[in-house]
Amino acid sequence: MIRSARGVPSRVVAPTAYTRRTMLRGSVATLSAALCPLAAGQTPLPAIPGKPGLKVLSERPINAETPAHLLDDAVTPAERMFVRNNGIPPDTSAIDPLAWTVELAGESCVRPTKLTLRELKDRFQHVTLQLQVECGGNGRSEFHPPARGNQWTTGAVACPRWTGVRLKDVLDYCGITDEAVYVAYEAADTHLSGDPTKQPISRGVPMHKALEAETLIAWAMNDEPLPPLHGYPLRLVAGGWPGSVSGKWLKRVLVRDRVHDGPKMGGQSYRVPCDPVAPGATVADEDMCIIESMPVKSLITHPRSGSRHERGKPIAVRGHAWAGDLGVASVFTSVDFGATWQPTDLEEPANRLAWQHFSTAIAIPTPGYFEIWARAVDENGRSQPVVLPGWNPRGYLNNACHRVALAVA
Ligand SMILES: Nc1nc2c(c(=O)[nH]1)N[C@H]1C(S)=C(S)[C@@H](COP(=O)(O)O)O[C@H]1N2
Ligand SMILES: [Mo]
Repeated sequence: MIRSARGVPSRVVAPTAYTRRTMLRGSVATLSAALCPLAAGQTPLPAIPGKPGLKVLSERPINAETPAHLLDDAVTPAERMFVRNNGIPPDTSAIDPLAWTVELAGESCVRPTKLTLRELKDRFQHVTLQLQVECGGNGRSEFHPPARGNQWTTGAVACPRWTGVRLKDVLDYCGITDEAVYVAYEAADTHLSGDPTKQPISRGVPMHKALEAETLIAWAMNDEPLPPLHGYPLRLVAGGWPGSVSGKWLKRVLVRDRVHDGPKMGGQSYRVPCDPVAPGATVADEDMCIIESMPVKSLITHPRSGSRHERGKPIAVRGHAWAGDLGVASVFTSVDFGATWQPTDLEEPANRLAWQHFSTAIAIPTPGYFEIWARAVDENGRSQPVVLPGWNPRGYLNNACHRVALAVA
């Protein structure tokens, strides 16, 4: 588990007071704009073809997040999955997917070899699982002082159904020595600098995560070949850990005899202070620890923030909750800024490491501005915090409660 900073009280974000004031001035549009990090008047970047409604955060590399109300599906469709790239995606438009090769190598692989996608499909048992992928930086935009990087709000999370083979079965085939510590990926995307000797990212997981029954080498998402932006024709999926371990455009699987040392494994990338630090602190690389299982979190996907409702009339509230390697035990909602909390109906996950759906109905008897907050608790009794959790230099692991704003008339 990570040793992330949880004990340090950090500043509460301002939108509550701000949106209340905005409400007095008027429209639902300004209300929703008030909860949106894009300042009014800012021109949005052009949309990604096939991804209507996603908000593009950067074009080079291409990164885009999904507004909460577009994540309402139980199983995330491809067109609503966020896009996160550290480099330039490879051009796979002309490849023969079945001839795509993945190399098994590394100090602790007994029989280094290459397998084609056809061989992967022929030799190993096929597995289909719904697995949750969340970027480690999801929620970064709320940190103060701000952290550089993509300013994700809540939309760098998805839970599609993946089909492939177990990484474990493939590792058994290559054979792993007693010295094996980590399993890493190398991929076909290229570095932003254009330098062909540099990789944009090459990360990995410790053996116990690599050998889990749910860690997959996948070629399909929701029964279709992986979309180009999501790793076509082959990727890793390790649910519940930062998305950065789920390598897209998979070319090599390395069984390492040490903690993997590829690009974005060290320094400040995907790492948080081992001991809590004060907001704004400078932290030496050697005091940073690798993020592993992600913390408990939830997202309200209905109603949409900024929507208008009739007083006294029941409003259907629903969303998803997830908790890294753990299950979610309960989800509560509050309509009084956390003064009181009501339990919701929480479903079992489709399988381990899938997100879980919650639903409830609320009726607000009086007119005015309201917020719905959701708070999930994991199976170990650990809750989402209401305010920002421990500040860290790169703005990872913000699992504060999600809030949507409502106008009741
Ligand atoms: N080859 C490669 N794999 C990668 C990345 C990348 O830049 N290159 N980004 C990682 C990160 S940081 C995340 S959050 C997920 C995002 O997956 P998605 O773009 O399919 O949503 O892919 C991961 N796998
Ligand atoms: Mo990520």
